[in-house]
Amino acid sequence: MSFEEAKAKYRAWGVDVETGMDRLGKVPVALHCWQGDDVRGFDTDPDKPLTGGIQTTGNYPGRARTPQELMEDLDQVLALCPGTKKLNLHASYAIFQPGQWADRDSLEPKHFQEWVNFCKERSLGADFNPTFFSHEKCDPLTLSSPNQETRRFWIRHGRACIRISQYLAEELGQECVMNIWTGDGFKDIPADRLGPRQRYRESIDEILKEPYDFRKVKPCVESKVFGIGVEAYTAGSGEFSLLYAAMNRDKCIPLMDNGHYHPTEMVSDKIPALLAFFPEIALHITRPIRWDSDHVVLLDDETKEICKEIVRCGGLEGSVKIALDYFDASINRIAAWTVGFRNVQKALLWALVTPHQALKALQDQGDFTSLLVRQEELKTLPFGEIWAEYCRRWKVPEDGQWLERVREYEHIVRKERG
Ligand code: RNT
Ligand code: ZN
Repeated sequence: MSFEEAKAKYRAWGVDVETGMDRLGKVPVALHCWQGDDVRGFDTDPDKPLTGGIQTTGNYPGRARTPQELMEDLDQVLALCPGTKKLNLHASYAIFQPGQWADRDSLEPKHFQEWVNFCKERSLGADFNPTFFSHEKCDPLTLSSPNQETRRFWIRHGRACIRISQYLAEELGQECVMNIWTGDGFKDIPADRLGPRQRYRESIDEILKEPYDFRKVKPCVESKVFGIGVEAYTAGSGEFSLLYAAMNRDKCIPLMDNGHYHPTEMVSDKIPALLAFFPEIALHITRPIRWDSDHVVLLDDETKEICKEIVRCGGLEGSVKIALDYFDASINRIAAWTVGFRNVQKALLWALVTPHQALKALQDQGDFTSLLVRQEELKTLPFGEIWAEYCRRWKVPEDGQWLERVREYEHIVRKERG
């Protein structure tokens, strides 16, 4: 079937695929830098353990070991993915000139200048994250630590990151989403659940006292239910983070990561719940298997459902900030990165070529029989042709044509990186 024939099939359902493709092409999706090097970063010993309750597993060869290698790898991914991208950086990816190392509490915009150049050359915006893990000052708590010195160090880090986010937003002319997530929590039953949360709250208050333009810098608070080693309690739980954002609406927004809830809770359902109250929210799209395992995002039911909610709640107009958050070290990292990004694009395009108004009318009329039948029939429309055309228009490979390129690059890189 040709694209034109597929387009006609969608037209019969009242869907204009051209409008959908145009809309998707303008939506920024943040590509996370940390899939390329297993979340290690460059600011401390690369062999230090990853802490904070997150974990990469696998020893696939070819991990990026330097900023240069990571940038080269990112270029491969960018060339294989359609759509508008932003680069999502973590503070631990600071780039230091020889002899100019700075600890996390004294990071400056200049340590991200090379990333700004990278983004400018590729017309990318940037998002940013303070790194409250994999560092000797995690005691192991950070912003919620009972030790004032520890807390102060991490508050200074948060404030430095606000300044860097403001710099990124100004340099790149796009808003910068700055996500606050800590792995603060306890492995076993705590004796005090309130104290750490009060300290966490006060610490975020202190961070957000750093001046910034809320139209350009969007601080977020990301919640989490548990992590490896912090199974019994997290300071930044769902209620804590959501309430923090709700009570500080003029300063920050909530961020939901779909790996951070109990397995039967659905972020797709939470998106409209939050949008009933918040003008803006942020997402980390990932794939949890039994826990927050950060598997590569698939074109699976929940990813499609999340994207449907983003689209039909008007999220593409800027109210939903979309970022990716997965890391797999057991397969080729470029392929992992690419397939996940392409799947989010696919799911968004799928949502954009769904006749939401007609389906909503069936729901409002109470015609649930027709709604069920129509929703099922939509699943076999020739979406593959629309996706292939979208890829062609972005001059990126169609499905079936890009893995070979990754293999060629892998062949070259293997010789250099061992
Ligand atoms: C961890 C959180 C957090 C991190 C990144 C690296 O569970 O999801 O967003 O994955 O900041
Ligand atoms: Zn996340």
